[in-house]
Amino acid sequence: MSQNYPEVEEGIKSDTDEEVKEPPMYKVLLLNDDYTTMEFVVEVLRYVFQKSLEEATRIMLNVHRKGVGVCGLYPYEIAETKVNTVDALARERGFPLKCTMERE
Ligand code: TYC
Repeated sequence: MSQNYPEVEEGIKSDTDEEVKEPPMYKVLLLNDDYTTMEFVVEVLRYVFQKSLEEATRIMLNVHRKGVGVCGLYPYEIAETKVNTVDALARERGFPLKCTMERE
């Protein structure tokens, strides 16, 4: 990532010698519901958010118990793509699973 975007690397100065800011980060949140299966949520966390089976299970159970949980922290466009992918997969499988994003 920083290979392609050296200007966002911490500590590197721009041409004008001003410090360049990191991009704002967005939390991707998963919401609980009564109909989506635990298996599907774990599948989504593994496939879309690259979590291990253990981590995916932990996040899913946390959302199940608390109502909402963080799947990860990403720059705006990556977060948006993940939210859209979760929406599309859930719709395809007929689950009401909801995923949103929120600025850190
Ligand atoms: N509450 C769901 C059930 O008992 C499981 C679930 C977990 C659904 C997390 C959505 O984001 C979610 N089948």
